[in-house]
Amino acid sequence: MQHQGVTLWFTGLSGSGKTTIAKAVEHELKARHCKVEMLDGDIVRTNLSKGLTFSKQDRDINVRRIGFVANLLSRNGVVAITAAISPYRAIRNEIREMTQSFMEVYVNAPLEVCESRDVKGLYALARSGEIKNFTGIDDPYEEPLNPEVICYTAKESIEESVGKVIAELERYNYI
Ligand code: GGZ
Repeated sequence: MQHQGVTLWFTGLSGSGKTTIAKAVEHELKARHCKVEMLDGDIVRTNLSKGLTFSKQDRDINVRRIGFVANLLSRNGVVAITAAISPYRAIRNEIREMTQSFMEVYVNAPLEVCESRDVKGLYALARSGEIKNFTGIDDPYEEPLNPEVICYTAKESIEESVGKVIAELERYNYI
């Protein structure tokens, strides 16, 4: 049977583990022969959103573009996985409303944990003021109020987090 698609929207701070979990979910779905595409924040910003800054206005444009493309994919039967910080609740909810099927995954790790991971050294640059408007440091992150899934990546293994997302996709019959 052909499943209906869904926009699987990961949101969370830089370093929270969005990309890691999203990629692992993608891997699992491919193993199950699901149609899946991933729109990772980084990749989107080097292609679809090249040249955009991290001002609120540009983040909103970026996130709306991702939502637009994800909706095109998901309405054609694809599981469209997105992994951008998407810090503003109102824009995420706007995308939820305009998207046929939407599932929000809040990748929740305390700022201290994300900062201690500092994979790319960006938190250190933000703390020293070399990068401005860094989410969680001098720019807001608005937590989801009713996400379908919350992954606590400081406490759970990647497998546990992935398992939660897959279980929710199954529960809604998206896979
Ligand atoms: C947040 C920034 C910033 C600022 C550069 N604030 O850990 P990363 O490096 O790979 O993920 C972050 C990425 C965020 O881009 P998004 O498109 O996901 O953001 S948004 O949804 O808000 O549009 C980080 C890097 O870009 N980065 N400067 N100031 N993250």
